[in-house]
Amino acid sequence: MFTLYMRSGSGSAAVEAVLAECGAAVELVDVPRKGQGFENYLTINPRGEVPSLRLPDNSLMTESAAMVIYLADLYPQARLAPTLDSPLRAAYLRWMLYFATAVYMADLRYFYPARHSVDSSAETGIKAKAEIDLNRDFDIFAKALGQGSYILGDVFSAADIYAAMLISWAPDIETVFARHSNIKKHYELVAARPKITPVWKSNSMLFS
Ligand SMILES: N[C@@H](CCC(=O)N[C@@H](CS)C(=O)NCC(=O)O)C(=O)O
Repeated sequence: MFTLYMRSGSGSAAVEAVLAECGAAVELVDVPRKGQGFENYLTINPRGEVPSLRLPDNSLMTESAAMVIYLADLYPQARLAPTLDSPLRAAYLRWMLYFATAVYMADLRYFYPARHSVDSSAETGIKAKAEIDLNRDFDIFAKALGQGSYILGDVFSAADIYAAMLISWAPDIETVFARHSNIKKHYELVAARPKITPVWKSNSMLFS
């Protein structure tokens, strides 16, 4: 049994979706934003961030992308990751890390600008630059996606789940969809997967 320390609409959504696709047994523990429950959570993840994942052997993981990569490899029957010797493996890892480092971090700068400077007068600029970065990063993703259904062309993978989560946090998702019809199609394909629809719903990630 896994335990996922989570919060609806946060970075735990992709991990929850991957666990669902893998058919893994999981207990979801909602992490409060403040109070004693949050103070207690700091003993699990000293950064106070969600998600954290407790593994069946009782060890603990942080970092959502690491969890997604680990789980996809642990459940090969779910076919969420190209094997180590697959020619698609490099691109799969590239896009996982692209979304985890470039896009996720720009989202955090956009939504929490105050945490990115000791100078409160810098907040407006940090937020504005984060939005520029996000738009550039979505453009790069759209170009790579091209006419393909998924990041790896015809092959669905956990990177598509992770990417869709990051797309769902776009400051203005309707504009992203209007600019990039292929990102909209990609988002809809991921959201329509029977194991993912309920997870996206409980994370308020279903649009239209
Ligand atoms: N690199 C971490 C980032 C996790 C993260 O920043 N999570 C956000 C929610 S999406 C969070 O917990 N922020 C602190 C807060 O909301 O107070 C990961 O990928 O797991």
